[in-house]
Amino acid sequence: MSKYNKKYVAPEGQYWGGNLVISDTPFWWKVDKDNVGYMLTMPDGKLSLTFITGIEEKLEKGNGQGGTSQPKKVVYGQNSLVPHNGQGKVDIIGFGAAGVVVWRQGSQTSDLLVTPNFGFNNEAGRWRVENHVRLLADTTGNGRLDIVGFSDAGVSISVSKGDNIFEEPNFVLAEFGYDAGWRVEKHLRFVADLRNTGRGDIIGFGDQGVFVSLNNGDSTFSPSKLAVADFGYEAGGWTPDVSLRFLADLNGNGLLDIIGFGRVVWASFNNGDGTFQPLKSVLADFSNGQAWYNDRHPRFVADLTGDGKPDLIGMKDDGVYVAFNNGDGTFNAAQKVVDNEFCYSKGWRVEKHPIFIADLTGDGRGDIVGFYDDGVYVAINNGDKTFNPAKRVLDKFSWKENWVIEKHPRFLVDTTGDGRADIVGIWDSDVYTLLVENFGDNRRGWAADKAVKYVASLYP
Ligand SMILES: [Ca+2]
Ligand SMILES: [Ca+2]
Ligand SMILES: [Ca+2]
Ligand SMILES: [Ca+2]
Repeated sequence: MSKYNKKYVAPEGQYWGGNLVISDTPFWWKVDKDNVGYMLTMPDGKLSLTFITGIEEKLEKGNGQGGTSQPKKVVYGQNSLVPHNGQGKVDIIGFGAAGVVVWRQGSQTSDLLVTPNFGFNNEAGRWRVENHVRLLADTTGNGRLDIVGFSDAGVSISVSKGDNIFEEPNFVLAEFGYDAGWRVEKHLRFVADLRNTGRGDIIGFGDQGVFVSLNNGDSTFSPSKLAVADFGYEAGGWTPDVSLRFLADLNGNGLLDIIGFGRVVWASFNNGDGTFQPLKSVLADFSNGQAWYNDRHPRFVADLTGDGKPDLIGMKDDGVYVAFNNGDGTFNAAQKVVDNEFCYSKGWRVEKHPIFIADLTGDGRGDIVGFYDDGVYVAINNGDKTFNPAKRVLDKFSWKENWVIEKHPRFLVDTTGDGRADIVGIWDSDVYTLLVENFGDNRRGWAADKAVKYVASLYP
């Protein structure tokens, strides 16, 4: 580093020629391996640069199936049917009484009814929270999220044409619906890109196991096939009450795998063609067998190390534990990283205090965010497999201020484009931090037992 014209100047590093870094104040920097190269971060967060190296080329060459083999960072779970894709600009999508209403950040228009379908009212299709699943997913491969609904009869899709325009719903498959025996309280249904086609396939965790229906790429779907004879309500005894199931790219080959927290933690790796490998035990901890239970112990699949491969993190009775990914989708034994916070013995209750893993600092590593009685607590990930102690950072969004889980969904999403997650909460009347005067639980047609609300990015 040297001083030039009253500015501090430094080369970016001896192995990469070219750019200089300039600042008014002395600084040091940190170089981390990023997915596509190397990331240089200054400690005060004023500057971060990513250097793309030859690594990208290698990754982009991919697996010969038309996609790339970069890790898929997105994780689907029981509480994240529509994972936020982290683009920095968010939309609020509500499935309300009259249909689907969209509010777009930065748009001149206010909230807008984009289709009079997929809603509670009879004329909007008579959709029910307790019987049907409604979500958003890209089914066409253009990066725009389409509206997908699992009704009594099967699956309907309303394709996004961009600019708040959605096509009339198209009935695509007479499967995965209430009439075929699918139940919200027993089964899970997702639309996720299982083959790196860019288009979402349907994957359902039913009675007999995991069923997959492939997206044909022409707005039709193939009849479902049993992909795994486990992870099902009957096959293996999996229920949302007792167990947890996620879709995440565990081994970093760009294909979403299945991971389930049951008697042990089981994984089933994706072959890339809509089939999956037999179950493999990847960790003993975090499981029912080690006395982890859904009604006391939140557990998450999230990248804590910044290598793009998800790790496991959970809150047991006495603190927060993590199990790091070995790189191949198996996990190190759990170790405690935060003592006596975010946990049962400290008074945290899953029915009152939502907890999230979200990147608050922009370093690609998940931090812990919890909504407690008297406000929001965070524990920042140090990046070296340790966490800072928890501290209270905000007194809003809290139990004491009457935020309750059943009525007031909270989301950790980046609304400002700086890569750092912000808090969005939908309260009785309005959406907080985004200042949207709609979607609140007390507003007509938006009560939580009748409506579904997501924060996502509808457009690439
Ligand atoms: Ca994978
Ligand atoms: Ca990781
Ligand atoms: Ca972080
Ligand atoms: Ca932000």
